[in-house]
Amino acid sequence: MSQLVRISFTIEEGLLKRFLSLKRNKGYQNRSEFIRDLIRQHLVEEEWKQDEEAVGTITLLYNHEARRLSEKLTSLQHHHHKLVLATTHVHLDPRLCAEMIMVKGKPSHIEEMADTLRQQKGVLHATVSMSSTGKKLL
Ligand code: NI
Repeated sequence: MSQLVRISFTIEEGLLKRFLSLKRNKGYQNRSEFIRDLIRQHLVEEEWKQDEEAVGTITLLYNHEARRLSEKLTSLQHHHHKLVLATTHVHLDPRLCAEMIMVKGKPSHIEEMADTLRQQKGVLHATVSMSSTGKKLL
């Protein structure tokens, strides 16, 4: 880890109160650690937006009784096989399925794949969560 430096800054009282309350709710003991994590989080968001490599998960909720849907979703994942690391399927109830697709690649490609999956008839919900591969955070 690189050397720690001390900085000071000014902040509106109201904003500080909200910040401290958030810190408490998140269970942070240390103010500096909370600020460092917030900064890292922003850096991560900026990094993957700049079209570098990202890792993420696409979560799909769908009705497997929809005609040929499972087949289509599998075939789309094969089409994007270079992005897909692994897939976990959960049978939520007699009809509903959740599928978590772990991906690694360009953020724009991950978004593209998620958009295509989301548009399939019978897919009820699709979310994408992405993170940096962390190379710039060390
Ligand atoms: Ni299922």
